[in-house]
Amino acid sequence: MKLIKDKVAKLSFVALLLTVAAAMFYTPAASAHGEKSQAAFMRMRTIHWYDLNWSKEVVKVNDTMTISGKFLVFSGWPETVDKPESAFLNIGIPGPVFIRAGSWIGGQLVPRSVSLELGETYEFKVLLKARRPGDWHVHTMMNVEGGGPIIGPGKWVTVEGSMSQFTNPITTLTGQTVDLETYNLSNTYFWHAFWYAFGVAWMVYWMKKPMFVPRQIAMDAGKGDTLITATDRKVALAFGAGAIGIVAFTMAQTNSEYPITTPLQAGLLRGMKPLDLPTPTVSVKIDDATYRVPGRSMNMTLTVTNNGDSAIRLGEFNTAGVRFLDANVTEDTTGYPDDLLAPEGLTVSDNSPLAPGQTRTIQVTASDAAWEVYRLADLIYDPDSRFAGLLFFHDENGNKQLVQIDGPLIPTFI
Ligand SMILES: [Cu+2]
Repeated sequence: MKLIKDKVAKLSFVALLLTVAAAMFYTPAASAHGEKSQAAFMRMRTIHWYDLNWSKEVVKVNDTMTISGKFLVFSGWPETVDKPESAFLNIGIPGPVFIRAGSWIGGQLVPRSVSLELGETYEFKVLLKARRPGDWHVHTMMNVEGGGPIIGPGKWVTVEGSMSQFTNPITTLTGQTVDLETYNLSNTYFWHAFWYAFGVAWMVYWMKKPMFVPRQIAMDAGKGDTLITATDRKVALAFGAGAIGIVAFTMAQTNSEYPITTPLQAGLLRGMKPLDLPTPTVSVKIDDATYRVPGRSMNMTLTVTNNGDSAIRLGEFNTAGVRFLDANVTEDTTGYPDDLLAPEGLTVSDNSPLAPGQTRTIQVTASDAAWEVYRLADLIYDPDSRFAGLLFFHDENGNKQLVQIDGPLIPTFI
C-alpha cells in the first residue's frame, strides 16, 4: 500500500514539473493588443474601419509602407465616450518600431488633433518608415480626447535589417539637413553631464570636510559661524556667479548659433474633409437581431429593398473590424488579417440577385471564431446591448455600396 502511495506521489511530482516546464516554454503570440478587452458595444458603435490596405507585409529598415482606408464615425456614438471633437489619428505599435513619416485625413496632413463629425466617413492614409527589426502587429487607431483609444484592425508586418542602419533625415527651412534619430543628442548629453558635474562639485567641496557629527556638535555649542570660513564664502560666490555667468553666456551663444527658431506648433485642426459618399440605393430594415450565448454567431432578419437600377447581392457584414463574407459573392484581395476575416462567415437565407424595385426579407447569419476570439460575444456583459455594423451590397457591375445598420442585439440562451 505504502509503495503505491509513494509511486503516486512521485508521479504527481513529475506531472507537476512537466506542467511547470510546459508553461514556461508556452509563449503564445499575442494577436490583439488591447482591443479585445474593450467593451464590445463600444467597439461596434464608435468607428467603423473599412477598405483597409496595408501596402507591404515585409519591409526593410528605412523602407516605407502605407496603411490606407476609410473610417466611418458612427452616428449613434456612445454617451460615455466624448464626441470626437478632438481626436488624433494614431498607429498602434509597441513603441517606435516604425516612425510615422506622415498621416493624412481626406488628403490633409494631420500631425495634430483633428475634429471629426459624427456620421461622416473619412479617407485616411498613414506612411510608416521601418525602424526596428521584428514582427509587429500594426493597428490603425484613433485617440479620442475624453474617450480613449479606439483601436482598428491590426495586421502583422515584418521588419528586416538592423536598427543601427535607421536614419531619419530632414531638411530644415534654414537649409540644413539633419538626422532626427541622433540630432542634438551629444549637445543634450553634454549639458546634462555638465550641470550634473557642477552639482557634484559643489557637494564634493563640502564633503571633503567631516559632514555630520562634528558639525552637529559645533552647532549645539553655539559655534555654528565657525563652520563657514572666508574661503567657503568665496567658493560659494564663485559657484553662484559661475552658474549665472554660464547660463547667460551659453544662452547668448545658442541664440547666435540657432538664430531662427519657432515655438512648438500646436492646435486643433478643424474642417476635415469627409468623403462625399452617394446615398445608398439599398435600404435595409432590421426586423430583429440575436446572438446565442454561448456561441460564435449572430443572426439578423433584414428586410432589404433595392431602389437602384442594378440587381444586388449581400457580400459582407463588418462589425468591430471583423469581416464576415459570403464567398459566393465576394472574396478578400487585400490580405486582410486572417483572425479578423471570415471568408465564408456570412450565410444568407436567399442571396440570389435582388432585382431593382424588389423587397425581400432575409435571414443573415454572421458566424466565425472571431466573434468569440475578439470577445464580441462579451456583449452579454455590456450595459448597452446594441450593435452597429456595415453591410456591403454588390451589384451586377461589381460596384459596392455600403449601408450602415444598427439596432438592439438580443441574446438567446441555450
Ligand atoms: Cu495587435
